[in-house]
Amino acid sequence: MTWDTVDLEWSGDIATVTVDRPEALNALNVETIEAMGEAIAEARTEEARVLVVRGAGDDAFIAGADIKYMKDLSTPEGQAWGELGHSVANALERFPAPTIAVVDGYAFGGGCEMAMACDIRVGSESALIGNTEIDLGIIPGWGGTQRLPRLVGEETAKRMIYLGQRLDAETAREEGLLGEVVPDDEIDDRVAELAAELAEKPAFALQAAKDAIAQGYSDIGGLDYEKRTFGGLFGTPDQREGMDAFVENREPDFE
Ligand code: CO8
Repeated sequence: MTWDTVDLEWSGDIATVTVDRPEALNALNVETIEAMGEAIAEARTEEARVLVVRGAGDDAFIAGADIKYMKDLSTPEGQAWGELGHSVANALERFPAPTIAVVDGYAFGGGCEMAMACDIRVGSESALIGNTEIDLGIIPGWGGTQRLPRLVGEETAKRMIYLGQRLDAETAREEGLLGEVVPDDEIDDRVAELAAELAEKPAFALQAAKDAIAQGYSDIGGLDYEKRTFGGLFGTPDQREGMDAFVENREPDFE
């Protein structure tokens, strides 16, 4: 299958899904996130031994969900949008082989959430990452309220989410949001090396390890709660103001 804004490429048993919308810093609109879900499903059907997720261009992994699309959504539409993002994040989290997010550039909001749904996050020195949704009058709605505290601890996650922090790569590594940080011009080689090493490991044992680790984090209730809460924020004055401000390139003035 082929898509306009997502590519699926293979190097042996290693599949790479690239979000390819650089003119919008790889922000995820409906078409792109649906394509991302289909590409992940195809990599699963073709039994990839490792799945790499990256963004096209030098500037961004994924700059988040598409604010221009989201800004006028009603509550039910916001709910459906949340479900769509959750389904793709869950497909990454439950992918039966190791997954690597290549966090090279911006990874905000839904971009940070897609990275957190991967097993391993490799960042470049110039990466900026965070669950920045609060400044748009919404909350992390694609799993961030559950996955961020798991990675960085509850108090740190609350600081990051409440303040909408945009972390530089080194801070993100210190806090546990990025597993490692490498110079910008070395990230592709490092990811290729890591993926090749993982592809040589015993696949069934890797899958069993991944499943066993996931059992300890059975947070389905939390993810469902987040989905319901997120949709309810669409149509509020603060959501409208936060997203209008982004589109109009000004600071938001919340009620
Ligand atoms: N959505 C839509 N368009 C975007 C986005 C985005 N998230 N990010 C960047 N773009 C667009 C810009 O509008 C611009 O387009 P144009 O050229 O047509 O004006 C283009 O990409 C380039 O962006 P900038 O000119 O702003 O580039 P800068 O280098 O000056 O700034 C930043 C880059 C810092 C990344 C800046 O673009 C920015 O702050 N973007 C928004 C980041 C953000 O807040 N992301 C979180 C979005 S909310 C979210 O992801 C919610 C997820 C959960 C959803 C759950 C739904 C139920």
